[in-house]
Amino acid sequence: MARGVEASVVMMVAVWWSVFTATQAAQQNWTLSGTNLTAGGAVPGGVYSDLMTAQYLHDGDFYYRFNDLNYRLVSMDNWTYTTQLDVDASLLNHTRVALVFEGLDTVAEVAIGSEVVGHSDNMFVRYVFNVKDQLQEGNANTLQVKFESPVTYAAHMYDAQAADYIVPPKCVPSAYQGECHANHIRKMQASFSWDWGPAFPNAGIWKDWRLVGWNSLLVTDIYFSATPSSSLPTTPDPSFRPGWNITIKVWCDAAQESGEVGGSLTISLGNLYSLKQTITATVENYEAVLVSNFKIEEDQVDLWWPNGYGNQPLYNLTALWSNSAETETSSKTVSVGFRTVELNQDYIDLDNITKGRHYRVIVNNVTLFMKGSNWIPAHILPESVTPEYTRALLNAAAQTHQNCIRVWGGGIYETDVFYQIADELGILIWEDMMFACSMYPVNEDFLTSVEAEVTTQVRRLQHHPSILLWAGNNENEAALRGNWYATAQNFDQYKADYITLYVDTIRPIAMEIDDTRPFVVSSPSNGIKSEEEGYIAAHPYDNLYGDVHYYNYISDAWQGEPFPITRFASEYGYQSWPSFKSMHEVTMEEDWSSTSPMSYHRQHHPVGQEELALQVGLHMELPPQDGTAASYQQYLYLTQVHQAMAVKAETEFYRRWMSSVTDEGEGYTSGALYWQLNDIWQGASWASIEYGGRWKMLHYYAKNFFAPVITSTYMDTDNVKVYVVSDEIGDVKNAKLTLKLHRYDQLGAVFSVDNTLTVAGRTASEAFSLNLESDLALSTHCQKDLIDLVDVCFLTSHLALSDGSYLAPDNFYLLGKPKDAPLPDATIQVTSILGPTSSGSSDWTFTVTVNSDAVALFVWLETDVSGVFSQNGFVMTESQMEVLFYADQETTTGELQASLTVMSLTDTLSRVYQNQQQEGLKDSAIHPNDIRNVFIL
Ligand code: BMA
Repeated sequence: MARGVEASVVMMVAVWWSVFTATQAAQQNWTLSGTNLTAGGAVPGGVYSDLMTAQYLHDGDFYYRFNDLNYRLVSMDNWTYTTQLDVDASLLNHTRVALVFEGLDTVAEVAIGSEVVGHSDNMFVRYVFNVKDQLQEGNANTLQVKFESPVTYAAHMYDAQAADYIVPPKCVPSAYQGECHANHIRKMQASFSWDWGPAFPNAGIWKDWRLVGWNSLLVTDIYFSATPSSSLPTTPDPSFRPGWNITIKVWCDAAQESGEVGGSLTISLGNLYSLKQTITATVENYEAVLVSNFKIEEDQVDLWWPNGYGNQPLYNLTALWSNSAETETSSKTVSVGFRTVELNQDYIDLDNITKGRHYRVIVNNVTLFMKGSNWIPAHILPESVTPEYTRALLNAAAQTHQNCIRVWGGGIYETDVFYQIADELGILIWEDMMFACSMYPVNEDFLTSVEAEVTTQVRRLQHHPSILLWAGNNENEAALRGNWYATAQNFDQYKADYITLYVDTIRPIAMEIDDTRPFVVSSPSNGIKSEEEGYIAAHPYDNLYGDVHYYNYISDAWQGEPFPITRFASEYGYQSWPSFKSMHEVTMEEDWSSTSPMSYHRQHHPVGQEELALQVGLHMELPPQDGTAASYQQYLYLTQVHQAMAVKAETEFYRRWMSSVTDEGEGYTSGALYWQLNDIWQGASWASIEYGGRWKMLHYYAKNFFAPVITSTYMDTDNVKVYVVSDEIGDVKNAKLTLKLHRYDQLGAVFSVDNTLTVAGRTASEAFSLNLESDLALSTHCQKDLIDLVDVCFLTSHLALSDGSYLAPDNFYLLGKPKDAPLPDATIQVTSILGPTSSGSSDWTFTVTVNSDAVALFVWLETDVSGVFSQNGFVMTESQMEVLFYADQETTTGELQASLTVMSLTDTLSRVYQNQQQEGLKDSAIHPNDIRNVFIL
């Protein structure tokens, strides 16, 4: 250890910029020109944003109504970004002078003056173009980046490929309102449209760029591997702090094409380690990799844990290169964490291997249930996503106990800041490679481009402790086996192509660069079993192996448990619409109906509106869409209720299967990642958070169903089963579980049973099995007219510690369907708002008291003030509830009260709704959701 070196390291970092001459994006003026118009260009940025800024695209909000269609011509044009480079003589004196583009979207020719210096064809590749010979001293250097229309390029590539054989799909379904052939261009696949998002195929210099000159090496990326020197305990023990064997690799751009270059490498890791080593680097094809191995002694380092299991200590790792003469340095700092990850696929029963294999995540030698969701791009234009918005979304995931997010393969390899925030929050990232729901070409150019893409991305992201695994693609194994795109007739060709791309091209590169985490060929897949079956398994959705994506829009999701007992549910979900507040921003009055052309336009899932109506109608009464904002808002609300209830049921189902297994081997479910966390725009989707950050009812429900300990009730014919599921490491003794029976027509409970139990850590166990009649006496407690007993009553469950404090959030289970229940006409009022006070969640925390004169289902609070409630969409069984509101910024009770509304399922019942219409409560304008006013008594 050479701690003394640290001081000089700091100084050397500080002089970095004085050594190189660099032209930074922020200082540079760019012009954007298309066939017919010219505008200012923002770099990093994109054409759509520039045209918005220049007011060429001026139809209200970017996502307003049919703008996706109206603005489509932009993507059909070719666009050129132009700037003048002012070049200093000293820059040209360097051995190598290059333009470095961290990202070009997508197909472009880069020229200085009339000389072409490079080409790009992949949004995910970092390009380094030599320009020394093309630049002149002074400002007479015109740099042009000429983008070809991504839509026409993809069509040409498709045609060229089709001359041999078609690589499908030929196009997205018409309901997507999108563009065809995204699979023929290495660009965000969803930018051509998806079943939750619009088509805005962008173009532009979407990441940083710079002009740089250097003589030796330029540090680009850092690899970090830490292996504990003794095995970690299977039960976390903070006092166990092993030593670590560390390997660092520093990838560098070299000034020379090949040969050797001498200098030194200084590695410093927090205050744990710092050493300067003399190094002779071997350069090949303008690249060098510097390697350093060292040990960290015991008791120096705290483990990095996923959210919910401990802290996320991060250590700064700096690699600093200096040439031999110490006249040139280059450095990079990343933050790293100490943890191990494993995707365990052991047989679940060595005596009977037909029962299949586990698919479980082991972090720091501890098996953890993965709770989380799937991430899609936060905006169709990457330049529109701020670090603050990214943080807000990931925070919302962490606040709802999520410890794993899958970055889905149809979007982008996310920004550095995304993974940095995930590192800080302890959210493990299941990282797909960006290939989704398609077959892909495997011609030489395409593969060469993919090689560069995987190299760029795995090198860039490898050091993040949050990244759990790499997955080759989204659903392409299942698509091929399932003949989604009519590939069956030429199956062997597509299978061979599949293996060429994912197994022979992507996997070896990813694994060569990153040997620290698993690589799975597809997501979902049967894992090892898929590989044994030649990568295209006979049944890719086999419950006994790997992960499963499961969607079912026909069955009753609230009851009846139509879900697969999978090892790992990496996608499942149900649609809903965003709130009226969100829809209002991009619609006009004539759009406010579930059957309006606008609603169909924004429902990209084929037959989605009908499926949604069916699903909502299974349990609730669909309001007639009579053109009023009130009935439209009720429809939006009901879709959110349906989604929240369905995903709650499905997630609880997966959690209940965490520690048991059927005789056939189904069970040991070890992950539940619902589809999808965030939205790309305001439209029908599976998201739990609306575009802009507003929580849907599902997100509030996720806070409960992902809690570390939950109770979960379901019906098994005439028996009610109550499970207690714990993700806690240890057991909790003397917990008291209470199950209460309630009637819809009276507040309070009519019957209850309780049980004192030990809640076993990392276990799901049945705590009650109660017969509806003999144990809960439904015919005694739930008689009303000729109504079915199960429609008169419902259940709530409560789990408390011996001191009375909550161990699990209160839960509820509806025995029947609300549409068949004698729901009372609850009048719900907010009776007081107190605050603000400071809480762990917000400096402006308000206590909102809600009163009801009757039982109310799915009580829903809304406000224009930015922030979240402590709970929402809840069931009221008592006359009063206190809910906290955590504002994002300074606000007052007055401001909160001014826009606070409350409604419940009662408000959507036709008898209530019609009464409101007769009483003249018909709302029309901006705020139709004042269905229940807020009274401050
Ligand atoms: C899965 C995903 C996405 C899609 C979602 C909902 O297939 O991988 O492609 O958006 O289902 O249909």
